[in-house]
This record gives sequence, structure tokens and C-alpha cells, in this order.
Amino acid sequence: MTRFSLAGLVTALLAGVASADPVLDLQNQGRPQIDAALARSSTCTKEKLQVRREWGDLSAGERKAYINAMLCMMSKPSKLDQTRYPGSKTRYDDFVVVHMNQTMTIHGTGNFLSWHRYYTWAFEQALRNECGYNGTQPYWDWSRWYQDPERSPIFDGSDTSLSGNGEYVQHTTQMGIPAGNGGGCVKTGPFKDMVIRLGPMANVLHVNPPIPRNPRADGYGDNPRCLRRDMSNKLSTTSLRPQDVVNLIVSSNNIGTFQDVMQGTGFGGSMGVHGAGHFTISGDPGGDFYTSPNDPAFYVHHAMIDRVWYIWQSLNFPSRQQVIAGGTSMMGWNSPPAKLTDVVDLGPPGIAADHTYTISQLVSTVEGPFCYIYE
Ligand SMILES: *[C@@H]1O[C@H](CO)[C@@H](O)[C@H](O)[C@H]1NC(C)=O
Ligand SMILES: *[C@@H]1O[C@H](CO)[C@@H](O)[C@H](O)[C@H]1NC(C)=O
Ligand SMILES: [Cu+2]
Repeated sequence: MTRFSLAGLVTALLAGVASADPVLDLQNQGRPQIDAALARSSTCTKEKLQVRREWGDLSAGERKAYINAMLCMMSKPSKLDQTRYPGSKTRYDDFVVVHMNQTMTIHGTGNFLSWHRYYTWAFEQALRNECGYNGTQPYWDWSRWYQDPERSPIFDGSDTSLSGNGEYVQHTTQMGIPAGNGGGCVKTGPFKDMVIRLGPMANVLHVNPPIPRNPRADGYGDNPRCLRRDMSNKLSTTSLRPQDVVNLIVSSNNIGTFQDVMQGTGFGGSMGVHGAGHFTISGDPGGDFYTSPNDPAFYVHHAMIDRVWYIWQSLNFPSRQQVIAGGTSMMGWNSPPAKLTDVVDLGPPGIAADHTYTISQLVSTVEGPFCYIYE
């Protein structure tokens, strides 16, 4: 409850400053602490440092390079056993399988932030190493485009976007997720011909005729269908505004509060920026908890999740690195507590990554395997 009065105070303070981009202001405020960590780093040098940028700040050529690398991942054959994972046809799908496999132990848990940081980074590495991509993982700053995400350069359906909304079809949704302006197949932009095969596992979109069930209970069967989105600004205008992101960062004084508010697992009834971003895209697979990485916008969303964590850390770097809270399973309140020594595993070697790390090794973006910052 205290959270909300503090949040109000922050909003009032920010209104006084009237900055055009209060999230960027926080990022700049924390930058000296990142630079100091970089200077101390034994693995990340200034020469190796990668800079992740917002989709709207990329040139048309940079956007196309990222899109082409994604399409390349969707054209390379899967490395997974086709008997166990017949729905995984491509290298792009392999990453979806890794996420599906661990869904119950990487959400609402103490490894949520570190797991998804490592996973997004591993995907970026695959774009570079397997598809010749020279850029970095872009992010979708929800707070920049919250008024009308469908009109943003990320989702406007142009050939430099990650494709647009689905076509409008009559539909209903469940789990309290608002019905958006789409529901049908995505027919614009670079991913209009994308074939979704894995899942669904936790579908939230009801259309007629219905989205076919996966032939296998584990969702790994081959179930070819179109990419559907059900976008609108219903959640973005209530939960992804600049003040929502700022409040999350400024009002969370410990990692437990930060990750709970971000995921809407704390008290207060909000779905948090994590859920609001996912369900602003929604549809199939975007709204499916298990298979959401099958929507090409998953990675720009999770890069922003990672950026918000990075900004939060950078504002008090020494005391916001080696900290952990939460359990190890989504099911049950009394799963064993997560520890900094827990191993973060992206499945069999060579599928998404070759190494495992402890959470402790994944908390800084300029230590361990990582060497990147946000601008
Ligand atoms: C996840 O993968 C492991 C082997 O890599 C397998 O034993 C396990 O059954 C899978 N779990 C799910 C839920 O798919
Ligand atoms: C990436 O950079 C290398 C070396 O500068 C170049 O040879 C290659 O063509 C570039 N790849 C792409 C996809 O731009
Ligand atoms: Cu996830």
C-alpha cells in the first residue's frame, strides 16, 4: 500500500521537472555507476562493449538487418531431436522449446530476471554467430509508444517493423485480458508469412473456427498455423506509461518488490509492465505464457524488461547486484527459496547456449558472459 503513495509523490516530483523522457533520465542518472562497473570489469572492455538501442532510434538499414537475421533463424534447421520435438522445425523454434520447457520454473520465481536476461542475450548471440548479424538486440520502450502501439515503428506493419496487428476478426479473450483490435492473422510486414507450429499451451484468444489444439499434450507437436496478434492500447495506456515505468523503478526498494511489481505478482491487482507488454501484443502465440517467444516481438519486449532491471540496478549498483528473492517454482507458495548459487540452464548445450551460469554470474550486464549497456 505504501507503494502507491510513494508512487504519487514520484509522479508529482516528475511533473515538476517535466522531462520529455523520465525513463531515459533515470537511465542517464545511473550511467556513472555502470561506467564505474565497466572500469572494474575483468571480462568486459570498452572495445568489446555492445550498446542496445530502442527500435525507434535505429535506421531503416539497422532495422532490416535485425529483421533479416530473425528471418535467417527461421530458415535454419532445428538442432533438436525431431521425435521429441516434431513442432520445432527451425533454429528460431528451438529457442521457443527452451522457454516452453522451463515455463513453470522461470516466471514468478527468483530467477525470472536473470533467466530472461541470459535467454535474450543467447538469442542475440545466435543472431550474430549463426546469421551474421552485426547489430545488437533492440528494445521496445513501451513508454515511448504507449498511446498507440499499433502506430509505432515497431508494429506499424511496414517492412521496417516487426509486422503489424492481426486483421480484425470477431473474438473473445479470457483471464481478464481485454479484447483488442485484431485477433486474426498478421498480414503485413516481414513476418506475415510466418508459420507457428509449437503449442498452443495456454491460449487466451477465442476465434471461430478455433485455433487448433496441439496434437501432443506437451505442446511440442507440429501444429502449423498463422501468427495472430490482438493488439490495442487498452493496457499500454493504463500500465505502460512513462510514470508506470518510473514508479516501478523508483518505488521498489528491494529486488523482491521490484520483480513482484514488474510481474504483477505482488498486491495491488495490476498486471505489471511485464504482463502489460505481453498482452498489448497478445493473440497466438504472443499471449501464451509458454510459447510467447514464438512471436518475433518477444525479444524486443524482454530487452526492455532487462533494461528496466538494468536501470533499477544502476541507481544503487553495489547493493542491487548480489541480491535475490522469491521461490523456484510458480506453483505453490512454499517452493524452496531461490539462491544466488542456483544454476541458470538454457537446456541442452548447443540449443540456446553452450554454458550454464549461476544467477550470481548473470546479475551484471558488464560481467560474466555479458558486455552491454543500454542507450
Ligand atoms: C524439459 O526437457 C527435459 C530434457 O531436456 C525433459 O526431461 C523434461 O521432461 C522437459 N520438460 C517439459 C515440461 O517439457
Ligand atoms: C558484418 O560485418 C562483417 C565484417 O565487417 C561483414 O563481412 C559482414 O558482411 C557483415 N554482415 C552483415 C549481415 O552485414
Ligand atoms: Cu518468459
